Amino acid sequence: MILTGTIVKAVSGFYYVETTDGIYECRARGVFRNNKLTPLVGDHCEMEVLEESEQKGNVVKLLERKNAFVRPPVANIDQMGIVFAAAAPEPIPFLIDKLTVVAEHHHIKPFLVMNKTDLSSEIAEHLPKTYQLAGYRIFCVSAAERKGIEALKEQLQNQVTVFAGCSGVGKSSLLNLLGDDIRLETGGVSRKIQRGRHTTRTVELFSLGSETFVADSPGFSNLDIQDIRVTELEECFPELHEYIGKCRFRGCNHVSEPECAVREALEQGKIARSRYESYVQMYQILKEIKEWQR
Ligand SMILES: Nc1nc2c(ncn2[C@@H]2O[C@H](COP(=O)(O)OP(=O)(O)OP(=O)(O)O)[C@@H](O)[C@H]2O)c(=O)[nH]1
Ligand SMILES: [Mg+2]
Ligand SMILES: [Zn+2]
Repeated sequence: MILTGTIVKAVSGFYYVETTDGIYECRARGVFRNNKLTPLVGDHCEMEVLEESEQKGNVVKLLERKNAFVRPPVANIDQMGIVFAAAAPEPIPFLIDKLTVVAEHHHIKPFLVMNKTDLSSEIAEHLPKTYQLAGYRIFCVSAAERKGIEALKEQLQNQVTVFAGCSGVGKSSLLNLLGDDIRLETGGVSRKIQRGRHTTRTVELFSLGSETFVADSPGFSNLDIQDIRVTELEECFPELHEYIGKCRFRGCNHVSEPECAVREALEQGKIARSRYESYVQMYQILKEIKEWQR
C-alpha cells in the first residue's frame, strides 16, 4: 500500500513520515542514492507501507519541492516567524532585517513576533511601526504572560512555519505554548549546543493539526545574506518595490546617487530609516563579494 505524507524528522538514516494514519518509521530506498536526492524534513513523499502494525515503511518517491535549505536541511517552508524580544536581549534591527531579507530571497513569507512585551526598551517602541511600513504583519506577544498567543496560532494555520531569531528571545518558550505536545528546553539550553558543530544538522517539524507544522532550529538564526547577489538586494525589501525604476539613473543603487526615488521616500517618512540603513549596510557587504567567491 502506498501512502502520502510529510517527513517530520530525520535521524541517522531513518525518516519519520506523518500520514493521516499516524507516523511511520521509514528508510529511503536506494533509488535516492542513485540520483543524488536526499530526503529532507519537510518533503512531501510517497511511502510504501511495510508493516502496518509496527508503522514501518519505505520512502519511495519525493514530490516536487517548493524550496529547500541545505543548512539547516529542510524543505517546503511557507513562512518564517522572525522572533525578537522587546528587551533582554535588546532588539538589533540589522539582525532582524537580515532574516527578512533571507526569507524574501527564498520566497518564504516573513512575519514578525515581538516577544517579552512584559518588558520594554526604547528601541522596541519603534519596531511595530517600522515593520508595518515595510508591509509585514507583526505580533506583539509575551510568552511569560501568555499574551497574544491566539493571534499567533491563527497565523500558523495550514502553513509550514519556521521560527528564527537570536538566542534568548523566547522562540522555544513560544513554541511550547503553541502546541500541547511541544516540550522544548528553554532558558538558553540550546545556546550551549549552538557552539557545537552539529547545531544546524537537525530540524524537527511539530504538527499542530492538519497541514500545520512548526519548526524550531538554531540553524535558521544563523542564515546569512552571502548567497544574495547585490543586484537582487532591492527585491528583498518589499517597501522599495514601488520606487524601483523611478530613480533618475538606471541601475541606481539608492545609496548616494542624486534624485533617487528611494531616498526621497525615506525623507518623506514612507520608508523606515532603520530599514534603509540595513539596506545600505547589506549593500556594502554584498558588493564586496565577487562572483568567483560564491
Ligand atoms: N520576561 C520574559 N521572559 C521570557 C519570555 N519568553 C521567554 N522568556 C525567557 O527568556 C529566556 C530564553 O527563552 P527561550 O525560549 O529559551 O529562548 P530561545 O529563543 O529558544 O533561545 P535559543 O534556544 O537559545 O535560541 C528564558 O529564560 C525564558 O524563560 C517573555 O515573554 N517574557
Ligand atoms: Mg530555543
Ligand atoms: Zn535610487
